[in-house]
Amino acid sequence: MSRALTVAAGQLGPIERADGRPSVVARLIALLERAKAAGCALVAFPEMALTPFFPRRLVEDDEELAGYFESEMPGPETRPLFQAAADLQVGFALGYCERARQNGLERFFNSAVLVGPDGAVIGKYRKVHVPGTRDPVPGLPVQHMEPRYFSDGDLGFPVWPAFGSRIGLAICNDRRWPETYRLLRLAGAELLLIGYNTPAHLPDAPWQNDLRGFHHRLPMQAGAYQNSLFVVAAAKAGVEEGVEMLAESCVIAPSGELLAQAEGVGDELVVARLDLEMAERYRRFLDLEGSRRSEAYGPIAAPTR
Ligand code: ING
Repeated sequence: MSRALTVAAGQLGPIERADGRPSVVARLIALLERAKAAGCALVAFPEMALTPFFPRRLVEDDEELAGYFESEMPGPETRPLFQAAADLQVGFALGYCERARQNGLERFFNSAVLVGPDGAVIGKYRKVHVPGTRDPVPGLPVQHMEPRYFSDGDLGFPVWPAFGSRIGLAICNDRRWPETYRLLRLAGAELLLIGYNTPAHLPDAPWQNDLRGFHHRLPMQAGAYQNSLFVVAAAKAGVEEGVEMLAESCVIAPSGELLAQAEGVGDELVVARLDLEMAERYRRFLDLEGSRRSEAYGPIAAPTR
């Protein structure tokens, strides 16, 4: 038996501060149209796909900061993207900065929505692993201050039945940690869509510069194999606000193999035809729900230092 699903990573080139929502939304719609022509049912867009990755700097102007956040999804400026999805019958996942109201308090999350081929929101995920520091690290030319701007996600790792599969979302740094894949798989996921903004170089760890692409793929290929998942990973790429970003969007099979990879560093569709039954075959072969949760582990020890 085979269950075919053609998907794509919708890689984006840089988004500059002066680019308004309408120009970004037009780029996203152009990718959806190309996805339709390529026979895709679903496109994964990057983390923070509507704005520059501003947490690399201090945003001291409240109005500028407010301009990066969405208080509804879709909102007036993003609605054309949702309409295009419905017209084309192509779904998508979209990363964005969420402004939420909880018990009368404003909260801010690094979020993503999954949208069906009818243009309706299926579900929302809020980034769990929010990396970096609250305050600038002295001497660092490029900062990473996500905790300054975002709370940790409070929705866990939800999984939705959609597109003839079971789909989960993760955002950038989430892809480096085994719990992401494990929790999603135990909740039934077989397809994981990940958006990211990853600097191509680390100013504080230049000894890792040659390994950036490897350290991007290694946990995703391992996570895919160990949990029998397909992974679609979509970059914000190119030089954004003077910072070079890792491109290398890709699609990975439950075998751990790379099925497709981006060639450039701009807006690009990375298409792969998945046989979802492969996730089922590997799941059964690896006996994921059985031998991988052994009582023979014994009690989990307290950390030794
Ligand atoms: N980006 C980074 C990533 O994991 C990060 C996080 C922080 C990388 C600090 C390097 C240094 O690729 C996001 N957006 O999570």
